[in-house]
Amino acid sequence: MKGTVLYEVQGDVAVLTVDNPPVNPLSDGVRNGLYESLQKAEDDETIKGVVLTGNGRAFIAGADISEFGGNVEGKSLNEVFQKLEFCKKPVVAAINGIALGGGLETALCCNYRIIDKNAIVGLPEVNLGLLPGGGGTQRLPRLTGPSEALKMMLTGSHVPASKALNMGIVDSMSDNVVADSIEFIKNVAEKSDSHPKVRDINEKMIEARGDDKVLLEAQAMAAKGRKGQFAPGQIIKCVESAINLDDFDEGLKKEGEYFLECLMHPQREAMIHIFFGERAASKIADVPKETKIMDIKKAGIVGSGTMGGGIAMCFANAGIPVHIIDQDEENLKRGISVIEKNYDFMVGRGRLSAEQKDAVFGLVSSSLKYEDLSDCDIVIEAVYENLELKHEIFKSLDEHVKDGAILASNTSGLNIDSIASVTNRPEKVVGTHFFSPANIMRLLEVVRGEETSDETLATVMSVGKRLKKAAVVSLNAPGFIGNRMLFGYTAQANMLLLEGALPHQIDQALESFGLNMGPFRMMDLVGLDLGWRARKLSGKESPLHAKIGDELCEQNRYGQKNGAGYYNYSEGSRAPNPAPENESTYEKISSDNGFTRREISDEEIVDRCVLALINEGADILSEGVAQRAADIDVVYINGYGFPIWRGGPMHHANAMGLDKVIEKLEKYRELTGNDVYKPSEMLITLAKNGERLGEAPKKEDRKQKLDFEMSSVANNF
Ligand code: 3H9
Repeated sequence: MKGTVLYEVQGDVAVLTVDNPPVNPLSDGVRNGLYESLQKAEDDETIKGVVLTGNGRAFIAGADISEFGGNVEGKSLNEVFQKLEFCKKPVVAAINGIALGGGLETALCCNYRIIDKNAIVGLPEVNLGLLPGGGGTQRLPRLTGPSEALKMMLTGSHVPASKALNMGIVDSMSDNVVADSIEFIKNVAEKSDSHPKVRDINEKMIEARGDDKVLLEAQAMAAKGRKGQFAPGQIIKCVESAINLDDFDEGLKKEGEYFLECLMHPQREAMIHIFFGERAASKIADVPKETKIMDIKKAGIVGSGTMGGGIAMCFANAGIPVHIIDQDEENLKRGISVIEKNYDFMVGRGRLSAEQKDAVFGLVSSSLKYEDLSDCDIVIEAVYENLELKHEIFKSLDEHVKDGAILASNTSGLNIDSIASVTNRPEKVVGTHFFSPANIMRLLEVVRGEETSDETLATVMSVGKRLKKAAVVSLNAPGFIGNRMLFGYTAQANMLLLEGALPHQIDQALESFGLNMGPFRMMDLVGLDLGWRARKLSGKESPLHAKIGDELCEQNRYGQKNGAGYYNYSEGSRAPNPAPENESTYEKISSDNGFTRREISDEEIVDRCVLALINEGADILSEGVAQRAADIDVVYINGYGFPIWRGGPMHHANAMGLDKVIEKLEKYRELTGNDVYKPSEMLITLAKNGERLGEAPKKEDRKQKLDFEMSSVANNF
């Protein structure tokens, strides 16, 4: 059994400490331990009250997520919660640290709650495709009112101690939570035999009855922020029951039914796959766990453009001082003022106080000289994609930045080994591919060069965690993980356009599937001219899939930047409007290239684009460019808007069944004659053995890496 509960008597108080490192989830051993400890305290006549707390940095981080979908042993959570709520001795939750999900629900079953001033609470089950199934949907609204409770449950946000106190979730805040809780429970036990239970507090429920406004607002919030997800609607139904049912236990019963529906829903498995996938991504198979991690006290950035500024904000937000250099004074001034404006915007939105802004912006310094980066522990180059320029910069960095510091390039596709080769410290050179806007997007591809040392890699992964990024390791290979997949996907979207579908139909089909943004809206946003210019420069003929985009560029239609691309845009707006004037171009280019335009179903659109992702992903895995299928999913969800509730393209393939994936690939290969749909050998082997996409093969069994030129993504569209 996993985890335990320590039982200690202090005077006439029993102190129960949940012990299940590192974050004390309610695993079977903890549930049994809690039940038995409560019984022991009840049976001991000398005990007047109980304090419940957690060991280490957490109170309780929730139910044990690894148990969902499997056989659960020991006492059920409901049995434990019933025992706690009806304990014959008064119980106070001494919330010493993280109290999330079932952890907060545990505290809500106690008579009293005292919180450490640095602790946090929250009900983040929605992020796992679940709802708070331990009474949270019934108890939290009784304390905070339904509107605040719904906001907390639908966003899954972490609420700091002082706010939890203001919201009425806890009774008081403390600097010394366990000692204060012992003192407190002794006093109340002496004074009274009757102690409050959250289940009996009904005022806010009665007040909300007959008014649908709160529920309608919650539905609007879920539709906007959690499009396509199943759990939010279930959460709203639970709160509706809390409001409308007189009997608390009836509400609990409803919650149990709605919880079970979430538990059985495929979205739950998909979202939990990503929870563990993000954590697994930080573990690198051939880098020992005990590898030394360098102390990163100061960061440097080369380039004050959009990327450089965004990356600098990530460091400052994590409390790490950051120095930016640029070769041009005007650029630097502009870059720094953009950073300040971003922080001012956050202050305006109430996301940051004026003092917090001063503190965080105060961590950003700037100058024009490489010498000023000399004391940085890591420097990230963030200039435009040009290998010669990067060579120059890395030579200067190697000369001026202290020995042993990490030198990273924020390239989206250039060869890290080539960049490392101009330095005297190739083992300290690594790729850090941030996504734009870097201060918002969670994905960080960490590119491992041939000579990148274990220490460098482990340190950059730990920096990624400090910056709150979803960091994934990629080998140094063309397009790394994400852009290589994106290439195959957009190429297929373009082929569908050539064969007869229209941009808005393709976008709508993929957005209905769950993508944040369809491929043509995305290409208009990035700019069609980037690839077109690169192709012109190289003197090569446009590949088939790029012919329409290149012709639009010839007609001065570059995308959002000049108000016309696949769509038309009104001045100052990013909303796409249909562009019927493009249709004659589509028809001409289709016919010039031997295509008879045809009706294409939404099913074919989704299948072909998603299968292109899956097949390329399987190749990426079989070459060992990604360590595991889940890493590819983490990349595609956090960097490319793939719906989290489908678990990423690789999980989607596993859920569909690899046999089925191969059958569909063969079907579209026959229909289009396109080798993009030739099933990856890895898919064939796995399907034959009844296995799923999982770990990359061992080094010696890997497929040879594709031998094509490293290039920036700009050349791909
Ligand atoms: C729930 O409670 C349902 C109930 O309402 C009702 C049921 C009937 N279980 O993230 P970290 C592991 S649903 C199992 O790197 P941090 C994690 O995998 C649950 N394991 O640390 C990792 O393992 P490893 C609602 C868990 O400091 C290690 O702990 N609760 C759990 O960056 C360290 O984690 C949540 O959704 C768990 N509940 O962040 C909270 N939590 O070292 C989920 C963590 O082998 N957890 N682990 O890779 C979190 O959000 C973060 O882990 C937390 C710490 C903020 C707690």
